[in-house]
Amino acid sequence: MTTANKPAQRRIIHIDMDAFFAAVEEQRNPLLAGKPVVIGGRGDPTKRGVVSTANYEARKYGIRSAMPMMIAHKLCPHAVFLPVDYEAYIAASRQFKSTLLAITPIIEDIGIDEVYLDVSEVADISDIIVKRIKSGIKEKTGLTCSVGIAPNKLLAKIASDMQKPDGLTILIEEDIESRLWPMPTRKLYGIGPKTESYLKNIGIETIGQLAALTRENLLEHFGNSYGQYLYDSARGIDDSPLITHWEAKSISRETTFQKDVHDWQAIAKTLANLTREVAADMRDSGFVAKTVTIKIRFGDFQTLTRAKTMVDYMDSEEEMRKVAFACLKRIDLNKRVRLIGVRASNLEKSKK
Ligand code: TTP
Ligand code: MG
Repeated sequence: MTTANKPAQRRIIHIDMDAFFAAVEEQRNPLLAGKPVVIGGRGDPTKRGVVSTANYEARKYGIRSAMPMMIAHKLCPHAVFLPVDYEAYIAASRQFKSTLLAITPIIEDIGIDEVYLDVSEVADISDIIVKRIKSGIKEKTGLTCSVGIAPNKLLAKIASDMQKPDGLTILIEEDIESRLWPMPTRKLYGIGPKTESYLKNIGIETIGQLAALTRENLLEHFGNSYGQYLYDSARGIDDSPLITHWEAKSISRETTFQKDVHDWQAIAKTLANLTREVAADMRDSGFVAKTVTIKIRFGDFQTLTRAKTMVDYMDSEEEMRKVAFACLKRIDLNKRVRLIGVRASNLEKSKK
């Protein structure tokens, strides 16, 4: 048997959300549908500041991340320009990531809109897993993502970028020569603008050309560690494991009011809604919790938290709401409230 000692192929998924900040804005404001949307700075294209992202409609005009807002405005004066609202994007980020626990707990959180999953041990075929991922995210957040599947992280990340938006790309070892090698070297994780221009100067533009260099040559030019990394990467080799520090330490939701509020009814209603959403997230991902924490941020940004830990695990919305309101009672609501948050922690996998 020639394959006896060959290690089992890993199956790694990289997920990257489509036009993330812009998509979150479109989701909460249906009037933006079909319009070019640019997110950046304070949302004023006549002021300094750069584009964080633009939706696909705005990209047709050549607008890109990191471009000055003023240039974006020249390229497409009728685009809708919006300020960056990190709180909203972080909330959406948590939300989409929480749906992935239904697929596997082996998740590496690498950025606001991207994660790796290791689905080597998941029995379903790749197409089915991806359908579950996409529909779970869509249902929970209304957003779309692009997915790459490959035997390692390096190739999975390249794959997720190959078809956007709402794409799925599978790369296998046999694709390396035909699909990886024609790409510019910059596509390899770890090759930044500096290395890219150094390589260009010595006539290396594609990953294939990089792969044609000898190992000795690379070690000599780039040192042992980075040289070896480039040698392996150009061949699609990457044994690095997932770093799974994210594993559901807590499940939370928060919301920022359009206008700061001081009406107790409005605060109570929001707290109850957030608690319902956290309880639903817990149910969906199969967790029970012992601790509920609430967070209140006032208009002047003073932020208070109150937590309560129970002896037994909670899994019902009603129990969690009682605890959340017990926490709210311990806060003096003497100023207008800007933001409310609810977090469940001390989690345990539900036995049900
Ligand atoms: P990306 O995933 O690079 O971009 P994107 O999600 O907007 O679009 P794509 O469909 O091509 O994936 O980055 C994720 C978010 O990070 C993006 O929505 C805004 C933010 N960002 C910046 O603020 N500045 C930047 O220069 C980039 C590249 C991203
Ligand atoms: Mg993205």
